[in-house]
Amino acid sequence: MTLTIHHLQVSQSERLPWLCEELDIPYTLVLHQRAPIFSPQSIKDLNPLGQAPVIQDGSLTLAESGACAEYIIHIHGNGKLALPPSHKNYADYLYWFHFANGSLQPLMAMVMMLSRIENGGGDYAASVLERFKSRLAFVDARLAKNTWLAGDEFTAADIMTVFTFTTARVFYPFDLTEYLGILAYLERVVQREGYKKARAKADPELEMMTEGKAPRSFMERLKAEGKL
Ligand SMILES: N[C@@H](CCC(=O)N[C@@H](CS)C(=O)NCC(=O)O)C(=O)O
Repeated sequence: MTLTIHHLQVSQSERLPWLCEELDIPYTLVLHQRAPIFSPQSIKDLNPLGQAPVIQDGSLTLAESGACAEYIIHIHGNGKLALPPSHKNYADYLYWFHFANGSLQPLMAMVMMLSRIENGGGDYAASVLERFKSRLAFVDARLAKNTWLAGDEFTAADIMTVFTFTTARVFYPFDLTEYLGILAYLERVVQREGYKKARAKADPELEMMTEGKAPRSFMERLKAEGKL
């Protein structure tokens, strides 16, 4: 069975090639370019919601990065990078694995959408932004005291979370300068061989985004490339 990962470039599907590199398992990576902002037809043909990632494994086609990550870990990775129920940090692992797509990324998406409303979204937008900042401080405090999100061991919870602090910032360029725990964590992440290999294959043109300063926005990048 050959595992195929469909990666929409500059997106949260970057999690899956990273996971496979960390697990050191074979996979075929199919790159899809945004058209120019949303998914191209090639992704829509694979998934009724038209979103990435999508994986294929024999007759199976599966979307949702969290579901894909769990599938890859348990079907191809012998459970590596997930903590088992017998592990003392099992609950931490579950919490941080689900926090990424359950709380952090949706809140960032909401802040991003509200920031694009012409009048700035008013009081509601301001309160959502405050809530997002409090989430950043929450993760920062966790990382100031722990090497990885689930504790001492690097796990899939880290693979699920890093996107929000790196690549996602091109869609909503926010500053991380005051979050020293997160910045030190990102330095640890980019030293990982698995991360370097995955980035080189999946998004070779994208910088690592370990700086606190907000990166150049995706729209500016498209304009500079004459695609918008
Ligand atoms: N919760 C889903 C979110 C999927 C998602 O939003 N994918 C984005 C990439 S960051 C996408 O496909 N965007 C293109 C589009 O919506 O057209 C997951 O984790 O897989």
